Amino acid sequence: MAVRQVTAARPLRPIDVNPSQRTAVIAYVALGANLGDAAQTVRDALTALGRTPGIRLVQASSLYRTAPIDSSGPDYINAVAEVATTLSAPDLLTALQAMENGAGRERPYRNAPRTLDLDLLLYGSARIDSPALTVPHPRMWERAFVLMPLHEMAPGLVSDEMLNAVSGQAIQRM
Ligand code: A4P
Ligand code: MG
Repeated sequence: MAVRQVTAARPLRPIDVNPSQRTAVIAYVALGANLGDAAQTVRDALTALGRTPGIRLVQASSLYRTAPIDSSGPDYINAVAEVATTLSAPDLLTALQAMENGAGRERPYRNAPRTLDLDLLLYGSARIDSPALTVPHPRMWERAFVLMPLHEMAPGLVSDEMLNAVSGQAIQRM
């Protein structure tokens, strides 16, 4: 049987990918708060994350009480969430920042105490270095408040050596 060759009459347009059809990527988000009812804020943020279009909450770590690192104010409450997302990494960051703003986040100076901080730690195996977004998060490997909750959920991502390197930082699982 003759095979009919189909030739495009004009150049094909790039496919406009609908975010809901994009393959989901596993990403890890760090949550931190040390103003107001920080534990409740972090719990609410976990719920809100899972309700955000394009984000599914796969699992959440325990909450941890941690001493401020390079920061001030009361102890922090920290946690890490594993999400499956069809959002691009920049769109995920925008969604996280909208949630921070919704929680009344103010930025008077760098590392100021905060009602809610949501950092994108990992986005699949992506390496991103743009002015607005660096992934993996550049300071995540120095911080017990990130590595311990991340290890709780995804032990394969955090080695014993990494945990030993931050063992001097005060952190308590709640
Ligand atoms: N940005 C670049 N890459 C990322 C990323 N992967 N995730 C940009 C999130 N944001 C990223 O962030 C400042 C800018 O970083 C944003 O405009 C974004 O485009 P921010 O949230 O406004 O400010 P920040 O949180 O003070 O900065 P940053 O760099 O996230 O601070 P750190 O280094 O994460 O430190 N101690 C305890 N115990 N627990 C804490 O949670 N957190 C900090 C924040 C310090 N000490 C702490 C804790
Ligand atoms: Mg932040």
